[in-house]
Amino acid sequence: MTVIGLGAMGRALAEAFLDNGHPTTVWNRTAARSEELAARGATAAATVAEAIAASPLVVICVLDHASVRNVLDAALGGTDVLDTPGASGSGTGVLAGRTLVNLTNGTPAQARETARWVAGHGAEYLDGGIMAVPPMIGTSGSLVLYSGSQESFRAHERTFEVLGGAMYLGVEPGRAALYDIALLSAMYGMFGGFFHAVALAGSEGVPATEFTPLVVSWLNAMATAFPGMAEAIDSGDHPSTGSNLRMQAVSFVNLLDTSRDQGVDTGLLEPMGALLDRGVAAGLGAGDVSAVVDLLRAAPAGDARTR
Ligand code: FVH
Repeated sequence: MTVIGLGAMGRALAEAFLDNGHPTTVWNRTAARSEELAARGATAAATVAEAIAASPLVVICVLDHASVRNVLDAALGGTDVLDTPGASGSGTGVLAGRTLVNLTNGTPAQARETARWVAGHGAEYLDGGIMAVPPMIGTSGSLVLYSGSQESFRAHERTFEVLGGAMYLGVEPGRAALYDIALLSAMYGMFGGFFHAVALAGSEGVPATEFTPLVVSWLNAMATAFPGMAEAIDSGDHPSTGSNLRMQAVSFVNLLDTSRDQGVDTGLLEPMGALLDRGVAAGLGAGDVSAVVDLLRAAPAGDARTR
């Protein structure tokens, strides 16, 4: 197989394939990054076209969508857009008959665009979302989401499993990116809550290390409410389970007031407070807080509150 892109994540992917006995060809824009892997048994390709030609299964994991297009255009168009002199190939047709697996973070629309482009070059396409950080690759804690060509996923499923769990989400190429971005949204919401909490506790000298175990157990306890909320969200029926939205909107004001009193920036919390208030104003106050999801869905595209 071939791995294109040897940043922190691409290196971890290539190492996992090598460690599991898969002959692996690697390529990176900055060629020096291939050397360490070559010393571990990888074949370092001189050009990206050569790297693609080396294997039926090609994994690309670079910074972003623009980098993917930069690399593929260079490989297939023979253009000179790569920064490394001589790195571009004249490989028109080199992708044909291969499977390209794009594990670069991107939007669903970008995944669909790349899928169309790859199909136009006669190749199969899988888009993926890596739900792991580099040291987790190859461990049981790692999960990679895939969508796109079902045939390719089934053909290479065992190979993908060397990276960790492999979950196939269907033929719609943007689906893995949608799940990836949605899960990252949950993660950043959690990070924001954690950062605000330790800033607040720290405003009276409580060390983050002392306070953090309480945050971890509190968030774990609260996460047990998610499946019940999910049922309410899917059904559209949000009966209160004892902590109705109106009560939460009132007590949320204390979060903002305490933050101001303690000299902690309220920027992370204000949008949540505003959303709770909108929920009450929309007549949802007697029900569960999960009802505010309907307000998020109703936000017009490009609404500043959703950006
Ligand atoms: N690392 C992580 O924790 C996360 C975990 C979840 C998945 N993400 C996504 O994985 C993609 C790669 O991330 P990374 O951590 O490997 O990123 P870097 O270490 O910064 O390496 C970037 C690689 O991209 C190459 N590159 C950048 N720009 C271009 C370009 N215009 N043309 C060709 N290649 C480009 C860069 O090459 P070089 O700088 O070494 O020459 C690296 O190989 C990413 O989508 C994460 O969101 C990681």
